[in-house]
Amino acid sequence: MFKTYQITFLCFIILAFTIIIFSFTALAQDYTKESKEQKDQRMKWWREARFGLFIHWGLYAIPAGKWGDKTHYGEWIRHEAQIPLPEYEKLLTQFNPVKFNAKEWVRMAKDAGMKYIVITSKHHDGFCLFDSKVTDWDVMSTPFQRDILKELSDACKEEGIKMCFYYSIMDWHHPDYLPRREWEKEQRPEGDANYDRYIEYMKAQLKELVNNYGPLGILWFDGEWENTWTHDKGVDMYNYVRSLQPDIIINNRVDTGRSGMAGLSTSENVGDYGTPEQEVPAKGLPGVDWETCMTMNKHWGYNEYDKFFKSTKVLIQLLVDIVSKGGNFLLNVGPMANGEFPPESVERLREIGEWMKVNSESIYGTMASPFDKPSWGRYTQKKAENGNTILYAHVFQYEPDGKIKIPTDKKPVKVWLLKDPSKSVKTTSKKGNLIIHLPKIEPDPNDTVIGLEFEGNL
Ligand code: H79
Repeated sequence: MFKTYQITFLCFIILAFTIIIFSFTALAQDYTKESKEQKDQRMKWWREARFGLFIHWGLYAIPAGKWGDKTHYGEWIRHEAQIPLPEYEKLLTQFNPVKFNAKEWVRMAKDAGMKYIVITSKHHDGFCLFDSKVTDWDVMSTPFQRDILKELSDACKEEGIKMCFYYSIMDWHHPDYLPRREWEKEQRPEGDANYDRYIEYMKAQLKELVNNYGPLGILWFDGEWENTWTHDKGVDMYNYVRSLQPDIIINNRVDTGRSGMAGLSTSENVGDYGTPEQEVPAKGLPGVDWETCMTMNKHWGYNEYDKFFKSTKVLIQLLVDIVSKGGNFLLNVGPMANGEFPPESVERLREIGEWMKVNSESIYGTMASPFDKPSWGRYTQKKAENGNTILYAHVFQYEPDGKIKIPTDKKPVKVWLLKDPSKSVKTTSKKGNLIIHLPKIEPDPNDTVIGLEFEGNL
């Protein structure tokens, strides 16, 4: 018979083995091999959201675009103005955004109809907007000494907005990051810089971000184009971040396959979606997830001289254009050094929100339209719960005869004006087309939306 101590010993061995095997399979898990159903499930909220807020904020908000006699800089100021590190580091003592109010920021995004916020946890200058235990180059070393990302992620949780973090792979501050800028090779010799140690630093920070501020919606990588970053490192990082939070979404800039600013990758590359930057693809891309990120004026980071803001109308029509092609819109704000959004951005967010309050059902959960782009505007569509198809006609321009033509011989079971569903909208048919007689109302200068419900598919 076994003695008690033998049984205890046996149990211990079995337990130890189980733990070893479990941790081994957890480490070895390849998250890039999930099924289509698993990916669909993970991407569900993102595909429905369609509209998010990008925030570029950091030490570069203090010079506000100006260095010496030039005023065209933004978040790239250290690189472009070739500011030596000791001088740039002085900004740390000046960062004190006393007007920062996380709840107000989240409220502004939510009122604009945005469903997620992506903020720069660390941009190329390496400065961290969160309390990182692995560096002093962070917000806790500034006079402000408040964990900005903690306050924001708490506010996002309260308001039901997905908190997401931008994280730059390129880092102009960390001693182990390589390569050095050409112009600072003498001031900052590479010495015994060790890129593998830099990757450990990234991983430690990403763990802090997911564990202390999560669950997160997205990790939005950037700065992946220098030759020290490779496809294999990208795959490893993708799996690492997924292992921290399996349902997290990761953009394609974690890998090296991005086609420049057009932003899309091939299927050999990892990353859950493509990231066109400052541009919108000409056509929808069936089966491909993508998100256009764009500035409201010409800079990502705050530049007090840049007053070239797109109008609210342009921004709304960009959102509709992107959504009509099956993409998401990530619209940027570069907050000022005092912690407030620039007034021009506040105004545009508010006006977009006014339009969204009336028309957001033609944005959320919609897909690319089945028809070619019409001369008068755009289409979006979605499936109703009863299996019917709802088509939204986004009328950017009222035609002189007050009619628009939709290329279908199907008759809608319901037609309505989103702005005023009590107004009746007349439809007729002509040569296989459906003709909509636009109601005689004052058109919305941004986009007047007509909903049409059809039985089954279009
Ligand atoms: O964070 C904002 C910008 O600071 C950052 N991305 C947005 C979201 C940005 N970094 N660089 N750029 C924008 C422009 C740089 C483009 C280039 Fe390249 C890098 C040209 C060559 C290397 C990317 C990679 C485009 C082509 C290859």
